[in-house]
Amino acid sequence: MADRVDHQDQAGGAVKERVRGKTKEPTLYSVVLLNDDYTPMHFVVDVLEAVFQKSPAEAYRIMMQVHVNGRGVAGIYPWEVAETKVDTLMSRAREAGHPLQATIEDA
Ligand code: TYC
Repeated sequence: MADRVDHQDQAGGAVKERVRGKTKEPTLYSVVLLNDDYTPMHFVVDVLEAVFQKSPAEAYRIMMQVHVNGRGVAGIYPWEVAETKVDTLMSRAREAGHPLQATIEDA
């Protein structure tokens, strides 16, 4: 029964070799907030808390970073998550009449 032994070896090998090393990490992207002269500070802090799940202290820190340096990273995510966060942020800003802008960059 040599056939049967060969078959078992091949099938076993195909399954066994992939216990580790097959998972692929997603490529990550930064959502970058841009400064402007009109969006109220409290609105930016609110959005960082609500959309990017930041604590009040972290949201304030990021908002001030953007206010002082012109830009700051709100979060790092896989592409589709980053895109959804930017869409949500832009919708909220436009609805409230603020010019707040965000971009997506390679992390
Ligand atoms: N510069 C704004 C102000 O003085 C505050 C602000 C912070 C706006 C961060 C946008 O991404 C921003 N009201």
